Amino acid sequence: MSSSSMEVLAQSIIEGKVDEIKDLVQQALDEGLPPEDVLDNGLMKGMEVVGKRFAADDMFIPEVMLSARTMHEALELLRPVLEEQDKKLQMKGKMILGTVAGDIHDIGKSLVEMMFIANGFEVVDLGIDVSAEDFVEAVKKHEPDVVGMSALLTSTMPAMAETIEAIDGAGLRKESGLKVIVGGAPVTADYAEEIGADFYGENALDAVKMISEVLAP
Ligand code: B1M
Repeated sequence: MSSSSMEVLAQSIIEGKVDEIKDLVQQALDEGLPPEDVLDNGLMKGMEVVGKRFAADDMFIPEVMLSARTMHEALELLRPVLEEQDKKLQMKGKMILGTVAGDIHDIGKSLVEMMFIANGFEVVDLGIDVSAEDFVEAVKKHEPDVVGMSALLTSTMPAMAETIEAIDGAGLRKESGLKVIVGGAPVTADYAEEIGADFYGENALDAVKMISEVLAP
């Protein structure tokens, strides 16, 4: 597959061609292109551009969300292919991410997810209204490097504290190196410290920068 086809994939992510991306990825695979190249040199290149443009206020939330959805679609097709060939990417780290119990706001969380994927992390998105128990189960199952929690309501911020308590109560943070990062409009650095989170991310870019530094080899 030519480098211009890679550009088509990258451009499709940037332009959020959610209905076309699976066909384009399949076409690339049918042409014999290694799936890790499709991801690394096509899709991820597009997400990198999206991340940079968003940080520079050159792209706005609806467009970024569309790019994130397009990336999701592409990964849905590509992930099993990569796993089948045992060619998982050299990821920077694995994150599980969710909006905490009682809270259904997911726009900020999706931006955080997008930013982490664009920066080479594997992200397991647990979705919205995620209970402390579900976070704990997911940590046991996926053994992530980072747990990320988002809350948009003052009334759901305590669910972050409860989740941290549940994670610590299950002995999942001590000695494992697992880090917890929290964020969302009503959350502050002081609150993060008070509930025992390792990090507070003011925004998606801030969050990925911090975690990348911590997990850098
Ligand atoms: Co809701 N809502 N909402 N809402 N809503 C707010 C949050 C509110 C401030 C509006 C207001 O009253 N002015 C208010 C909360 C007040 C408070 O508690 N402080 C509010 C309320 C009250 C409610 C309901 C209770 C309304 C009702 O039903 N009476 C209800 C609650 C439902 C529930 O969750 N149980 C509700 C419902 C909804 C909708 C469903 C209609 C919709 C959500 C749709 C969706 O997410 N799919 C919605 C929306 C859209 C908003 C506003 C308008 C926008 C939120 C948003 O997406 N912002 C919001 C008002 C506002 O903020 N102007 C509001 C954009 C997003 C990019 O920002 O999520 O902050 P944000 O993410 C940022 C950072 O915070 C950070 O990075 C992102 C930027 O890079 N960040 C992290 C976020 N998570 C992070 C995690 C990290 C690190 C950084 O590490 C893991």
